[in-house]
Amino acid sequence: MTDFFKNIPPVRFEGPQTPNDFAFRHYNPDEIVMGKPMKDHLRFACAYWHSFAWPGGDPFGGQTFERPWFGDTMDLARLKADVAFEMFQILGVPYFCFHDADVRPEGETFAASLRNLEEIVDYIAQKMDETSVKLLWGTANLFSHRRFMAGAATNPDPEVFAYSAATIKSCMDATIRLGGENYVLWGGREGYETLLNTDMGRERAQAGRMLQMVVDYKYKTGFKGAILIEPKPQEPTKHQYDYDVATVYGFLKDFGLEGEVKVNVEQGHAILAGHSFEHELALARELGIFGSIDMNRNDYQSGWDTDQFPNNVPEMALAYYEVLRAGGFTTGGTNFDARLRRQSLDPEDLILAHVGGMDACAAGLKAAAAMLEDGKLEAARAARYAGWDNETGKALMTSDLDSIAARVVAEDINPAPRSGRQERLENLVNRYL
Ligand code: XLS
Ligand code: NI
Ligand code: NI
Repeated sequence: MTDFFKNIPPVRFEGPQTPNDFAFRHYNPDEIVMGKPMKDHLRFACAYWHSFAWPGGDPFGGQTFERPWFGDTMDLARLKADVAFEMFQILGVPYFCFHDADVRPEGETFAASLRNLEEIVDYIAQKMDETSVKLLWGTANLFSHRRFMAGAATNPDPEVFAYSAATIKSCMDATIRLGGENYVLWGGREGYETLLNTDMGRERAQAGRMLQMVVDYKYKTGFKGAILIEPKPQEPTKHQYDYDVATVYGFLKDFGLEGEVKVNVEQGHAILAGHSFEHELALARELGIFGSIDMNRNDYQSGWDTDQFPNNVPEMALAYYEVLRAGGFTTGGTNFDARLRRQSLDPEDLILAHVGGMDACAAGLKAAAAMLEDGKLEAARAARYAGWDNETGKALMTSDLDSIAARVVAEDINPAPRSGRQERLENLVNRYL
């Protein structure tokens, strides 16, 4: 045991009335919701990078956090892992997620970095055995080091493409070694700062080739997890190629990978793309590429990826409603890709941030389940489209313009507009919250 979280006992469910800040009010892991325990619906994961690797900087100032594990040695990397697993256990989260750069110091050469990664992965494997905490997904950090400043797969320099391919292989190997349930590719710096120096066609082809190699390696290694792309419209680059779910789907179709790769949808990224989170989730479901979620919000005024812990239950209810309509998570889960505000210096801030996020998700899930079980929303939706289920409606989908036009004239069709009943449905939804 380290003494970082000293005096903070494991957080337990105590119900909505408890005065204890270090307790769950809604997240009751074993409570059955729609036939299965809440913990199996939500599949919470902590993000190693924000909680343990991020120093608290912003564009105007540097490090605010002082953590005993900050530094570039393997001893400190092990201390970081010790503290991380202590937090996972205090919270009772079943999963975590990581990038290579979060867990190991960078070496002088690629081979040295790889040795560091392999060594720490062995150490993490032991911790996973001791605690039963599992890996939701692994990924590669192909954006922090200056070598990636012009992108990874989409870099104009083929040597960076090669370095990135080798890095991805090492991170897929680490994910497989740790029994990860998914492998994530967030675009990092795959995009451009200015079109003036960018060959978009080439960069797109390079990204497609890299993704094909990732899928090939999945089959070569027998990795059973899902490969997920995480869409984001901008930041760090002015324009990110994996803009949103629809753009990613077009890209996957183009390279014939729509049956191989799904999406990890992040709440804040959806908002940056000008969508709602539920829009992105619903579209992913309809396209058959829904995989997992990053449940972190942005500040609605500041307009950038502030990665805050979720706290808006009504929004989360609508999000989990779409997750439940998708049949729930299979390999995916709810990852808190969220960081503290840079003034939240104390160890207890880390715990309380997650407690609040987990509780808000649980409350959202319960509301979503009630909406779905009650069936009123789905009944209203079905009634709105009912005309498409009768014979004339169905026939339209296999008809042609000539015959449809002839019928409209012959039967003197003159459709009467009907209310969309939006306010009525909004009132209905509020009753579950
Ligand atoms: C950045 C992304 C990143 C991915 C993992 O905005 O959300 O944190 O989730 O690389
Ligand atoms: Ni993000
Ligand atoms: Ni993310």
